[in-house]
Amino acid sequence: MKNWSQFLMPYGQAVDELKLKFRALRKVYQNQGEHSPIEFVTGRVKPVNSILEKMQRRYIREDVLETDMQDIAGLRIMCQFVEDIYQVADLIRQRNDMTVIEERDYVSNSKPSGYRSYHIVIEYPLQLIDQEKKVLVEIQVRTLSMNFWATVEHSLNYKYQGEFPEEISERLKRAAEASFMLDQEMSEIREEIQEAQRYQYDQQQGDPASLEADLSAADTGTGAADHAAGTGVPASDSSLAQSDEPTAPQHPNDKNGAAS
Ligand code: 0O2
Ligand code: 0O2
Repeated sequence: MKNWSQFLMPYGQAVDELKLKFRALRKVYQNQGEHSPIEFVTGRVKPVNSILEKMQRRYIREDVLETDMQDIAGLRIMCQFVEDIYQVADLIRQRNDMTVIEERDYVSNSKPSGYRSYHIVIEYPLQLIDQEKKVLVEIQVRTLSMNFWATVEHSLNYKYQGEFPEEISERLKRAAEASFMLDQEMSEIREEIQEAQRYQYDQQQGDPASLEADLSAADTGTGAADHAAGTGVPASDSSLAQSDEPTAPQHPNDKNGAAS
């Protein structure tokens, strides 16, 4: 039988370091008065009973646990908008203190359950006393809406062990569709929301010059947000201002019948 606390110690260290690093990134955006693609970050080491259950379910032997169970250390990054998810994925790919091993896009390919999230498995080097140790960490990147759905579904799953009564199953599928629609609506008005956030930041900073600029932009409909969008189109015309966005989410019905 494994000495679990010793085995899990590096995973705990990896989770703590990564939470700190991604939370620091959010601070950098905030200090610059920019929209942060990271809303908040949570993390956990998988409890021993969950590890044992998954070993049984997936036929994973103890001696290959480190390589074959990718989510012993898990990080969750919550975002406001679907577009932020892909920005966070880019940020992770660009970093030189971690290496991306695998990516699973359940955002544009939702799971049959209706589950959506972007999963990135990284290899993270830990500096121990006299050596470096690389551990795998699974990072789940999702919107607040996806997180809400997944959290509720996860709790229900715990109760029903995956055997949902028909009615609950149907409701979950409808809720998944509603969550998808919410993300889509929020993406449509993203520029407006971000302009409001910049305005709030300026107010908190008490910067009269930028406040004035924001107010006159709001009056004339030609401001920083329009330039940021690079369209010259008033930010209120969100459908046009958003037209060159790269990552429009797909409807769950398009893939895997999540809301069928
Ligand atoms: P703050 O100032 O409350 O945001 P720790 O590692 O000790 O910092 P812990 O206790 O391990 O954090 O908890 P976990 O599960 O890793 O992360 C919880 C963090 O997520 C807390 O932040 C919560 O505030 C934050 N959180 C949870 N739900 C939401 C949400 O809906 N919106 C936002 N913005 N944050 C949320 P902190 O670090 O305690 O700081
Ligand atoms: P936890 O810590 O309880 O969340 P598997 O783990 O065998 O299902 P795989 O291939 O190892 O699958 O990884 P996958 O499917 O990319 O990601 C597994 C994790 O994604 C799960 O971890 C969940 O956190 C989340 N997930 C995947 N599908 C669903 C779903 O339908 N509903 C919800 N709520 N979450 C899902 P665990 O193992 O459940 O651990």
